[in-house]
Amino acid sequence: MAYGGYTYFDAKYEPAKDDFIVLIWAKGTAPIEKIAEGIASESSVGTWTKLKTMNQFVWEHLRARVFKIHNVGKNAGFIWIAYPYEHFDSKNIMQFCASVMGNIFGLKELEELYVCDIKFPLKYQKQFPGPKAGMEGVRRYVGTEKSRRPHTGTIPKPKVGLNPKEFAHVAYESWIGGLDFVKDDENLVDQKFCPFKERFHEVVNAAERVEKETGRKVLYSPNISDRYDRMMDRMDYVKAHGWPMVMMDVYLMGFSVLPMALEQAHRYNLFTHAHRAGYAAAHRGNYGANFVIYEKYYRMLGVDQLHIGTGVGKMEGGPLLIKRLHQVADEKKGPAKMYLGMLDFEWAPHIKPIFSVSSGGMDAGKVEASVALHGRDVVVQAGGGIHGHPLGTRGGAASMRQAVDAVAKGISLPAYAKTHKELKMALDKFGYVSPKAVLKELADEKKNCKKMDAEVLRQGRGGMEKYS
Ligand code: CAP
Ligand code: MG
Repeated sequence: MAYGGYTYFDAKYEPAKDDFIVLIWAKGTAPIEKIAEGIASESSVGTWTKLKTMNQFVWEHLRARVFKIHNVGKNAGFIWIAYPYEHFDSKNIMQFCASVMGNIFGLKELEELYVCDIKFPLKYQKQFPGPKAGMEGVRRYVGTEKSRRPHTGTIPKPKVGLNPKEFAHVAYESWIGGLDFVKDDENLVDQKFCPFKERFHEVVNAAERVEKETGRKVLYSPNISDRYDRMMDRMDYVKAHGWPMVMMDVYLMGFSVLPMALEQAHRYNLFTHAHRAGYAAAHRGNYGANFVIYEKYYRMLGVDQLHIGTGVGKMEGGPLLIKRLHQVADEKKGPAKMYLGMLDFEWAPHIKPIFSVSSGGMDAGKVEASVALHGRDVVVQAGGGIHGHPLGTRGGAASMRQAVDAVAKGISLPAYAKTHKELKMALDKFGYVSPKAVLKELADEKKNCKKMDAEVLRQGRGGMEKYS
């Protein structure tokens, strides 16, 4: 079946080692074979009609090749497409996205289009720096490289509105209560009631006081997200005052600003905390792109900490999906998982692991379940779950830290709460989420993954719903 006069389907094609592989779910008003042709054409060298200007070089070396289609009914299915390395201006992420995740979303035959995953060849990964500090760098700073306990963090709440002194007081109370990390909220940058520089100084002073009083190293990530020039000014400012960390809303910044901002952070030896606000507009539903694709870019470009969901909190993301995002964040390779719409992955050896952040509706009572899912290499972070604690911020922070200490010692939260008042109060108020359900889901996945693959291949993208 052709589209625009050419046929891109080639069942015999075996992807080359430097090819990019893209897995897509599509559904529309034409047979899936035709839809696949349209997608391959529009995302590579073709258009709606045959071209007098087409030549052998373009066709042989630059076209996309659909090498597999799996029908789910007549007009829907999964499509695997390979793109040759030479197709791309490989230093330019926007050019890549304009091909692979660009015009195709507008093709009128399409009712659903979801870019499930992209496999980036090692050759492509080699040009990216990866994290400078990564998870291990942050651990070394805080002093947990041996204990390997989860880190704990918070976001002062209300999200916006506290003035610099109030904000810094909340930060102080959080650290004194036992947390490692305080961050600005995604929508707090430089509002009139809490100017960036004033807040920064107040919080850094509070951090220094905490370090003197406790002997512990604590972190704060001021949110510098803005127009590029203002971000750079803020980064200069943070660096000039000897502070080691910044935060960015990486998804909203986009791929034009992000690589430069991260390069500067690397030059300045600043840790970067990456918030992903906005990603879910693309990631959820049947029209868009899975967050795993962005996550891969963020790790290649070199953030140190990245929000990837909790699996048990207020935001989307079932345990199996979050587990996979965690693997992509800090493991070297992993197998394809059709039930999550994910291809196998392999990281170039120089790309360091990043610290996964489990956040969104967290509280002490969910720590055991979330750590059962993530493992101990995780930053468990809570806003409401700390500042909504009956004893306020200090008690809330203590409850989180006690929960983390309990899981690090392998003691269940209800048992630990018997001798830890703040944890007990958190469990009484927020409840206790046992890790049993998560552990069962992980064990079932191991046993049933072939069956789960088959089920999704039968049902299509809808079959993935229960994991997402
Ligand atoms: C959490 C949070 C984070 C979310 C983002 C919020 O606050 O500060 O931004 O974790 O979601 O504003 O919701 P709570 P994700 O602890 O009070 O829920 O981590 O999934 O990207
Ligand atoms: Mg937030």
